Amino acid sequence: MKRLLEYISEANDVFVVYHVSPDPDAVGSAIALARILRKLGKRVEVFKESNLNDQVKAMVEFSGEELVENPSFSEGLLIVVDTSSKSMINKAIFDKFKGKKIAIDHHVRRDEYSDFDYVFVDETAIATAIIIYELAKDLNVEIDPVTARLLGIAMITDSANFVIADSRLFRNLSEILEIIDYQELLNIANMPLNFSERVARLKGAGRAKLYFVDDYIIATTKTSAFEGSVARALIELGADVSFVGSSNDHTRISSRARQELVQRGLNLGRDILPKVIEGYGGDAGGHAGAAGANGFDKKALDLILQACVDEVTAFIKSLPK
Ligand SMILES: [Mn+2]
Repeated sequence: MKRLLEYISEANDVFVVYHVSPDPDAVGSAIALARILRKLGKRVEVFKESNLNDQVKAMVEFSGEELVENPSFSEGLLIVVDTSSKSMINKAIFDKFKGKKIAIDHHVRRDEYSDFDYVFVDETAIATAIIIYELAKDLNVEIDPVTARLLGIAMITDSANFVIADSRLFRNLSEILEIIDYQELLNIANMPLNFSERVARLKGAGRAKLYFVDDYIIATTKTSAFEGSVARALIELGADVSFVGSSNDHTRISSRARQELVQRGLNLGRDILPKVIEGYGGDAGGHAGAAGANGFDKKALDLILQACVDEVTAFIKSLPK
């Protein structure tokens, strides 16, 4: 945290970037960080990612943030938030920027750190928003209601509505609730899914293949969009582990696992996904119970999905009875 504060205090111009298909934690943390750093007198701009879902759009809207496709400066400090690997950020933006580059994140990282001048990772933080909120306190910046709302929504959604939670999350959130009403967080955190996302979930579930291993259920399916959402839906429907593949212009697998298996040692982001894409290019990362792989060879999708099932099967078989 000390080095992070040094990088921040040295910079006058800051460009904040986050991963493609951003979730509320990515965008909420990015805009909140921008608002916090502006209170220290810095010029801060936030990247405009093209694909924003309704929830994220609503966050951008109430914050009044004018996202930019290109920063008006090319030096200074680039901060990448909530992003586990360089392959998940807009490459042109990253390469074009001439200044220092740092990351603030809470994912298990699979990257070479050499692309960054400094990487601050706290894997124990349930959301990047928790790191940003604690950073604001270290910087003695007062949190305004808009910033509180951005961070609060991010904390709720990244905890999957408190399914994955700890005392630090609740402590930070309870401080946020001194600033903003809970209802103001809920009406965006629990926004109904849009039509195409619901269709993707239902079709994905309809096409799912199920594998029964001891008392566990592994589900795989394919979709053309909303992989993460479909993977979560399969868990909500009763699968213990889910793998959802898509191969549009960009190949991707999103996976989720129930907490019980995670507590027994299953780690999708560290052990399963990086292993199954070996030899097919791309890269993988994420958390123990929620992870993704990107950019691997399109033709290998079916093979990789099968390898995911085989790996989890082997893991389950290795558990003490
Ligand atoms: Mn996050």
